[in-house]
Amino acid sequence: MAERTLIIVKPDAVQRGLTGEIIKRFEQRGLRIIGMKFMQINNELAEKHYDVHRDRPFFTDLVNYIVSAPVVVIALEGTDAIKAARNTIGATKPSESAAGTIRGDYGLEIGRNLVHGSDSVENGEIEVANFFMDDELVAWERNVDPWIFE
Ligand code: IDP
Ligand code: MG
Repeated sequence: MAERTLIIVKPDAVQRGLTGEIIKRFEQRGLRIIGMKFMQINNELAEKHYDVHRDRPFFTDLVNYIVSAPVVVIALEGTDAIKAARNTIGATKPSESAAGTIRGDYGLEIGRNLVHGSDSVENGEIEVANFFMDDELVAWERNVDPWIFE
């Protein structure tokens, strides 16, 4: 089933020059980019995005981290996009992420885990809408789509 997921290339990944490497992995997986922008997230948007974690002890650190420097936000579409993207990203704790995943290849600590990916179909829709206006999303088809989607 075609789904949408919001990916954030987090500040540590941008600072480390890993933006292209990370985008490449989602592109090569076959997921279709329908929106992308370089931005610095403000506190209001960060708190909205991470609202489910509001009561967790790491909430303040998490918000401070995500607003600390620019990020690249990407809306992706494709079959089982949520699960596929999360598998490409790897487990939340990089030290436990499988080799071959983004976090497993580039990360060590949970507070510097490089990438965000939506965790459910519902949250994918909500998060894409939080970060992109309708006219910032592009509906398009790739000539290669029949070789990726059955
Ligand atoms: P996810 O990014 O793999 O979906 P979540 O549980 O949704 O993981 O947590 C959101 C983000 O909060 C994580 O990516 C990580 O940056 C941070 N985080 C999660 N758990 C902890 C923790 O126990 N300590 C510090 N930061 C955490
Ligand atoms: Mg999450």
